[in-house]
Amino acid sequence: MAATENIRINGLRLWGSLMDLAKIGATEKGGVRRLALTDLDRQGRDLVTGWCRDAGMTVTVDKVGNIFARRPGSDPARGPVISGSHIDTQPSGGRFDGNYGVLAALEVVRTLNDQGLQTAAPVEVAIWTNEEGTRFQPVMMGSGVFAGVFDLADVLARKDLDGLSVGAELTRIGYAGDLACGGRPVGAYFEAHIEQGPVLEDTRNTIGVVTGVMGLRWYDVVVTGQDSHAGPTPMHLRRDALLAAARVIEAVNRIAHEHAPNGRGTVGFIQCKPNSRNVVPGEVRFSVDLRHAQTPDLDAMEATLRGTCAKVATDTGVSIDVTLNSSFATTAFDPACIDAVRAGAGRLGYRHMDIVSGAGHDAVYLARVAPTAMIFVPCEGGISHNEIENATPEDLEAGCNVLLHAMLGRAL
Ligand code: HGY
Ligand code: MN
Ligand code: MN
Repeated sequence: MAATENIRINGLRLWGSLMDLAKIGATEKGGVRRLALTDLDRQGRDLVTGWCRDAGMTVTVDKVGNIFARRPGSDPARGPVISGSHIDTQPSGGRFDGNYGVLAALEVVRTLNDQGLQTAAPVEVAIWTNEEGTRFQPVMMGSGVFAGVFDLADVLARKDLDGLSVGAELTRIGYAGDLACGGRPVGAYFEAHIEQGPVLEDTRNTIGVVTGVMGLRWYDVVVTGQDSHAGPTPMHLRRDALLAAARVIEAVNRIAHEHAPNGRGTVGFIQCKPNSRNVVPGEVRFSVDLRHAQTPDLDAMEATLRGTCAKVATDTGVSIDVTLNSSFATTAFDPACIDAVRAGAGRLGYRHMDIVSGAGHDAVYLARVAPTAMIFVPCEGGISHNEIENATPEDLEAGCNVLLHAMLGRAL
């Protein structure tokens, strides 16, 4: 280990690759719009896999479009040390969410090449399909299929709002691979990511040693009332789906506050029909995102949500259907991998702290099939899922150095 102690990644090269990838789907405000399985996703995949091949790696694609770029080790029988993340983004996303984890993993390989260093275990860079769950659900789709959490056929049949399926879009962009999904040994998995919250910046820490991820539950809510004329229909005779939805949406916010400080409640997607200013809406569909670090709290939040929907339905004369769309329980990462991240940050002299992730990541599902941990770096103002998302080259370099040494600890 001593021989590798002083190896460092090339921060300028990492930053350059991040800025080059950010050009694909660049938005006017400096963000990125690169939705899963669109032509822009294809362009991003083509660019990064080209870089991986340039780095001497062999690239394979599995049946849900997950990409694995492999650098051989001296002992091919060992499970690979994998690092990666996602390159699909939110509709008004940023340059670093997911993209950083993929390119930090590539930078580790580029650095090993610079050093002429062969590891015993193979090293792989992974790009997971549709982590964001925006265009297609469930969230963290590709890693979930890899880990055996989601059924491949079910996922391939999932459709977006335009009726296009995951399977058809994978084929259309040329990433419907033939490799079976998962079911193979993984030595360890590490994922570098921006924190997407304000804690590291607020405490002046450079590295977040991520010990786990808080649980998440996504619901699809359908409110059915009756379209009616906004003029002749008296208020007490209406079955106003949007009024009912508004009461539930306010309750989602209240429920999260009642479970402070870890409770989270968000409604981010809504459709109103017929969406005409002089028609009382007859149907409203919206999403609910509940999160908490403790499962009993998440159970209580769900119970209150469902109870509130029942009461609002009675009070307003509508029907309200609540369906669980996707979920994952609060996840603890592997103690030895966490220690490797913490020790690496300490040896490299970076201020660091333990932190629980409020955001979901592919590492949640990799943790089910391999020893897993994550490395966070700060993002400006803690802002993410926003075009102004920003991070410094220095922090990104630091996180990648910690990733390098954590991976070496498992791969040499
Ligand atoms: O929703 C999440 O936490 C992640 O950004 N997909
Ligand atoms: Mn992400
Ligand atoms: Mn995200």
